[in-house]
Amino acid sequence: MVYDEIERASREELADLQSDRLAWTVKRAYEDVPFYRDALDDADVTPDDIESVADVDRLPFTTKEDFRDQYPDGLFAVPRAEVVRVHASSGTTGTPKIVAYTDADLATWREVMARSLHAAGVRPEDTLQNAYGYGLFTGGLGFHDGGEELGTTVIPIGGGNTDRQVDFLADLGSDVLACTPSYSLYLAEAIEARGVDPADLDLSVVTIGAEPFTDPMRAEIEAALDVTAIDVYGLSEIIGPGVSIECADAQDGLHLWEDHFLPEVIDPETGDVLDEGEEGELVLTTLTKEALPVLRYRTGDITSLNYDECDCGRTCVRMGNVTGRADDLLIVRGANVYPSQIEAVVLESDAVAPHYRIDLRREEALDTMDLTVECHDEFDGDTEELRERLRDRIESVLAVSPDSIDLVSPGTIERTTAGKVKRVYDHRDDREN
Ligand code: DLL
Repeated sequence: MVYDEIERASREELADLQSDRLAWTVKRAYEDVPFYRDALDDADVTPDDIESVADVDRLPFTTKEDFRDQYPDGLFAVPRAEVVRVHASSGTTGTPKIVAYTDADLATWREVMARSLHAAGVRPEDTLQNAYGYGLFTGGLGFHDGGEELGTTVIPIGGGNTDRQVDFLADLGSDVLACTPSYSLYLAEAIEARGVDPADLDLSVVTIGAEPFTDPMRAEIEAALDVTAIDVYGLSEIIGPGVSIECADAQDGLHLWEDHFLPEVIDPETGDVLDEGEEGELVLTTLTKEALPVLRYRTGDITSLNYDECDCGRTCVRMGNVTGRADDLLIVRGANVYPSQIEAVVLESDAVAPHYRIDLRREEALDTMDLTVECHDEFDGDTEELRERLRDRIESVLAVSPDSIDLVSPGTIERTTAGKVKRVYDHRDDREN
């Protein structure tokens, strides 16, 4: 069952719709955003050149730097009187990216979020405990509005407030929890500490997003909360959460709402468009946004696309789980390391809890990598043997092994109770402490 018939439109029908909407978007961007007029002029493209969706690769890319350079509102395509809301995404460094919505944009967002929640198995009779942060972050209000649009009971508890979260899960019988993967683990610990058995709660689904996570991490969350964990993806620059989500039926890739967002995957080095199935950087073009049309936005997120029809009957493209971003890449003594590779290897072991941190330092021009990992509370084996096992596994997967592996007792590593988790601390260049 789909929320909106467009979810199972034929590929031809979708392409026609996308072509019309792309032409509309490019025309608006050209006429109403000086930044895009210049970029299109530089690329020698006029709106009339964009006749179909196949012409998208003629358009120039938009980057995070463009958002920052155009701070605060240089990318807005409507007068301020038509903007009814702004959000901001801070990122880790520098100037925030300000994003804007007209009334119609908010309606679109509500619709794609309602569709997303429905695909995740949420129904009007359910209660949605929304533990994403409210405010400038798009997570809180995105889930809030989508939940109301679908007709669920929304509990706008927001991030943190963990004792109250546990009370409400039990007392209000929340069926669905929306929060980051790291917070879902923290909540699971708080539930256990209160002596509550997750199996006694009504909770059956957690929609996790806003942070990368690996499959072993998802398995930890599902076991700890006795739920199905559904991956939900989105980003402020495009709309917020609601760009794509897994369906509860198949859980085989994230359905990307192509009537509103046009995806491509490119080689991050060359910018060339890659074929279906090839892994690269996700690029998104908005097709209906009024206040902030975005052409070929380089998300930095690594994924691939699959155009086969899903077992659930939806025809829109599916993207793979994003386990990291192109700029997560750590270069340690010349070797490439993605934190997600370390996460996946470490969490293979039952002796290890899903909490770890990676510290990078530079000592006399040489990089060092220290890994701190928490043991599971039931672990009572030989730590020296566990350390060696972890080291062997990491060595077999990565071209470099940690200089030290510190096994610490449960609860030692600081938990993230608000915002996005940070697991990598790069002390080289003294950029961070
Ligand atoms: O994180 C929007 C969101 C809120 C998505 C709630 C899902 C749930 P930003 O703060 O702008 O927006 O951050 C966007 O977060 O480019 C990815 O790098 C990362 N991200 C978002 N969802 C996922 C996910 C929100 N499911 C950035 N898996 C994106 C991996 C994700 N990374």
